[in-house]
Amino acid sequence: MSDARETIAAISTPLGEGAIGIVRVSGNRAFDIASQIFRDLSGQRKRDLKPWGVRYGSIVDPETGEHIDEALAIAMPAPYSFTREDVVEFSCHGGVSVLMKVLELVIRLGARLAEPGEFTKRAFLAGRIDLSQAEAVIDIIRAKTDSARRLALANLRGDLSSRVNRIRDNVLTLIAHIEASIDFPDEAVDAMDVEDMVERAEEAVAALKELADAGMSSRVYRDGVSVVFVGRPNVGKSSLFNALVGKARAIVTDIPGTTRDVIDDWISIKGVPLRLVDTAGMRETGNLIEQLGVEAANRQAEEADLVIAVIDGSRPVCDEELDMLTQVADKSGVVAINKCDLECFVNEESLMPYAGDKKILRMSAKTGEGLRELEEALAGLAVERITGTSESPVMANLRQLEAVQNAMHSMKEAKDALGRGVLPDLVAIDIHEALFWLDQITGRSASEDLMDKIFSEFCIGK
Ligand SMILES: Nc1nc2c(ncn2[C@@H]2O[C@H](COP(=O)(O)OP(=O)(O)OP(=O)(O)O)[C@@H](O)[C@H]2O)c(=O)[nH]1
Ligand SMILES: [Mg+2]
Repeated sequence: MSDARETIAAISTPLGEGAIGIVRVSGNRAFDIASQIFRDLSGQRKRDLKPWGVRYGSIVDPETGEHIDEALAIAMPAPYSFTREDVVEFSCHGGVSVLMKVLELVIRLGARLAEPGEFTKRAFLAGRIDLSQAEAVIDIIRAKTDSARRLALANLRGDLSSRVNRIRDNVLTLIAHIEASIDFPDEAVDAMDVEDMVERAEEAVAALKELADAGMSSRVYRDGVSVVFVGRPNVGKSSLFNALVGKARAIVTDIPGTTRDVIDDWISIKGVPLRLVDTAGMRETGNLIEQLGVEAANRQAEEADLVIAVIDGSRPVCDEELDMLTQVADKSGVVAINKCDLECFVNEESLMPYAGDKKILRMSAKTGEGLRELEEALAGLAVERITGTSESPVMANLRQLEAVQNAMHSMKEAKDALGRGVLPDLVAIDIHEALFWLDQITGRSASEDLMDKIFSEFCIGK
């Protein structure tokens, strides 16, 4: 692992052209390095940093005297910074070469390039945030909708941690009771005590179950609901896809078999992110490339949360179309009879036996008719996936959910064992296991490997 005493630096804004770009420096040499390169506008005199203040000045190469940029510098002394170390941030002009040059200078003066997520890792190691809060930082950056951002922010403020810690306190009390009965076997545990313990274990199981549900329901906000267009070639899947995303993302032609790759884009309806996926038209084909496209389309349809099964309304329904509907009969979604601006050869009733629970809607990608109804139907289905599971969702990623499930499993075992009168030593093993899993969430018991894996998902500079 990298040495935490080293001073680290990175460009913390995306590389590209922007009004402002930030170079961040953290560690006990941060102020010293800054004082060597930060000058007044003439470049002659050192510009002293003001703790908690913003100073305007020039960044100058102390060896050559070359002016590199005009910048604002913010100094945040330890321990009141994100990393709890001395931190300086230079807000420069947002160009690649400016930022690279400033970073180069800072590194030449003794800082080292930060690893991905290293600033956040230092905040974690310094005890400023726990692991679930560190993970919330990634979630905030990746949030695609307002609801996802709000849930991620709640975690940064400790929502998940405090729920976990409340359960943990309960579990700790239980362990204390049990271990007391191991240490002082003479004062035999009476029936009342055991009942009390079983009750506590039950409470913990229920709280873990609630947390697991709350976490599951938030996955919709976090990962979105996937909606896959399926149908025969040329029915207008790509046209509808483009109409919903509001731009010409997919190529549309009158040649059947136009789309071959899987194309996706995000839209948001009622705060729920929907990942729309356009696919190749389903048909038997001798063309290898198209065939691969069709196979990918089948896979997407299988994995989708929702499907939009598109039928061309301007021609009579054929067997292949009915086969396609049968194939996705179990899926939630919508059957879209497209091209309703043309003379119609398809009636809803004939499709009903093949549609499953799906609503059958008429629409036209060309005129926009029926698109609002399609959006409303999708929003309703997406919201259905959220409600009914939990009233107070909490953002939880797969790792955290798995840990909650494992903790719940161990607590259940412990509860059953207590009820059966199993020896306290053995019950304690299960409860310690539950504790271990809870501590994986907050990072109390996280291994170095696990931390490295989590922080490697961050971008550099965060
Ligand atoms: N009149 C009319 N034409 C449409 C409508 N939607 C799509 N089309 C036309 O139908 C043809 C096929 O449209 P696409 O959107 O490429 O169809 P697709 O289902 O994606 O086709 P593949 O990618 O080949 O599977 C194009 O010529 C579109 O302009 C519609 O609502 N009305
Ligand atoms: Mg297409």
